[in-house]
Amino acid sequence: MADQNGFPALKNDRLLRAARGEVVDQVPVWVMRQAGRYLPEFREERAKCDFFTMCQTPALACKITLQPLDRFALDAAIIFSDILVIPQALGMQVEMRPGEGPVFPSPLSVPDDLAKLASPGDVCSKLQYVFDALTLTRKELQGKAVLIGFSGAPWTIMAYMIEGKGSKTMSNAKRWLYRYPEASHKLLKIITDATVSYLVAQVKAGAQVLQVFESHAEHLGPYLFQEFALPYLKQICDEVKEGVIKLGLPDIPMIVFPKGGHYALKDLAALKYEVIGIDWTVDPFLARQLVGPNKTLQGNLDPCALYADEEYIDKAVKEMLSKFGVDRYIANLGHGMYPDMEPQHVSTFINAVHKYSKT
Ligand code: 1CP
Repeated sequence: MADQNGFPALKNDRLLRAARGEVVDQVPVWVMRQAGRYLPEFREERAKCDFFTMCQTPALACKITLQPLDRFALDAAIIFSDILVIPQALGMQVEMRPGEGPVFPSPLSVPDDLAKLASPGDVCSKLQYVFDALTLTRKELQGKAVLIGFSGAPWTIMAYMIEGKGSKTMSNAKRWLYRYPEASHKLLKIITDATVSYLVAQVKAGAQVLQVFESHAEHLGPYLFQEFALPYLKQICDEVKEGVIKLGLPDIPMIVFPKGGHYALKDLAALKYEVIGIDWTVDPFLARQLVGPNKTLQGNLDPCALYADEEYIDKAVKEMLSKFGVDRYIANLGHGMYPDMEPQHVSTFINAVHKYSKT
């Protein structure tokens, strides 16, 4: 049976129900970085191929997206791609160096460099491979789990475009915020406009949920966040929802994940995102108090708890569930897993969520 868009009918809608605040039979669960380096079947493919070539090959991206679902009872698949495809589509070169991570050989250095960027209106024509991967994966999933599309949030993307790689302090990118506030806003606007059309096109291609990763919220603090992150996160949510409705597609839940952004939870709760992801440093009771009863929370076991033995993981999940409750909740880790974690421990985490949350 197909749905009205020709995709296989959804047999597991737990995550959608939880996002909308509806009753679920079990708490839905997925894991940030569930597809990737901790899986031997991923490493086997990666040894044969450059990272971005993998992302650009829909059949391969689909295969890798589905690898963790073959092993675990996950309620969602997240499309195999990276947040840095947006800077690439804006004309910047990004290399993925084994052991080092992403590197931009020519990062943005001064405001005049903005002139070198492509128009945000052109990004979707360069990202057709992501849309093709989503459409293929949605079909291959056979409705067993929902398909999550994603992007980076504007500040997080800006930080990589200026730093040129990961950074402990983000001091080059923050220097722009203090020294060149006008150019910073110009850049954030370019990224925001590109991201809005990219996310709407992901929904058109088959994404059923969208997550926006503000992975570097911790570097901003409340004042910089108010000025340089919040307005753009708002614009993305408002305009993506508007764009989806304009295309005649059903409204889809959106998740915002402000890593290290505990100070922003109350402000984020005023936006239209249905789900707010919290990292492991935030107490679930405090998060609930800050966001109120009408948002779904997602998170937040310390990823490093997966290094513990299975008995400990099982107990930690039970405790996590007792704090979040079973309503308006999506279980996850408080950030992504690491490459040296054991697949068996991921399985323990996922099974414990289902076991302890059956209603
Ligand atoms: O299951 C999945 O999550 C796979 C799909 C996925 C996603 C959602 C990948 C594949 N990357 C991302 C998002 C992403 N990429 C984020 C947001 C989530 C987060 O905070 O972790 C960020 C910050 C990036 C940037 C990035 N890409 C980094 C971090 C760099 C740093 O030091 O700041 C790294 C190491 C990557 C590489 C990457 N992305 C994905 C994979 C499988 C890998 C490893 C690449 C390899 O095999 O060499």
